[in-house]
Amino acid sequence: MKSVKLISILLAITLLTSCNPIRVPKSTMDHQMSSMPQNVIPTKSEWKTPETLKPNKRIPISILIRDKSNKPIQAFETVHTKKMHLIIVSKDLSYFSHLHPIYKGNGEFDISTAFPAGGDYQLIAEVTPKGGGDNSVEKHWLHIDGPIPKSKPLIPDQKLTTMVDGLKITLSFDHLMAEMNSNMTFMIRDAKTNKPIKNLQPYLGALGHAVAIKDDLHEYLHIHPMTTKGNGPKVTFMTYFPQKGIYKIWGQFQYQGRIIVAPFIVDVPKMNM
Ligand SMILES: [Cu+2]
Repeated sequence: MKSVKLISILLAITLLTSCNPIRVPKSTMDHQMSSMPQNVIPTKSEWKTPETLKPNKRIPISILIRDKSNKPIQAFETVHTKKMHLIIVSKDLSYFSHLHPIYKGNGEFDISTAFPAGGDYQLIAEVTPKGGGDNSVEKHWLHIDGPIPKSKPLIPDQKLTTMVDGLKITLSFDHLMAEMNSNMTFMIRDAKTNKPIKNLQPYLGALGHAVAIKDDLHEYLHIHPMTTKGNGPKVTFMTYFPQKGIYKIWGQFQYQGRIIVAPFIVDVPKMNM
């Protein structure tokens, strides 16, 4: 009886497929659009999770990356020290996690992670098949059973300064507008002394990482700093918001061995014609 039960559980493992949305740059005139995807190899993905998904319990997730003809992709580039970067956000963007699934071979990546509460989560996997320029982005929704906490409204920050883990982090833009390049700068100070931090550590092969997701979860940006020199206190990212609207931005830095996550909510205005 036990083995019958086990087989039925195995059969019950969900198998879902999604296609890779390819974003095409609206303008190819500007070669400075570092955050616009270029030469993206089309991919498909298959996500496997157990059938019952409960919060606060480690959930095994398997992600299979296939090519256009459904063959598992065998070789991936190592980008920022990893073959896959996986971002997990709750639907209201209040929860954020950045993980690195392990490559098992034959196109398959595995990870296990716990979700903080019931509700819907978007999982965003980034891979670069060998020979690709920019990474392919694969998105997948996962529903976690259990009571769903009231969603937190995304209200743009009045002041772009936040205190995180003993640091005071201020975000600024030279020109915040959709459909054009903008330099986004994180200024990092000690929260107590206000002294600029000059000894940030490289995190995953860069001085920092930034992720921006639009409130409807349709736009996703993963940006790396323009500066490769120095260790702070300023980290600048060239950013291109493809659409106007409210975005949540997470800056990630490493300081004294700790990963610092600084969240901000900004309202990106539309481009003046
Ligand atoms: Cu990563």
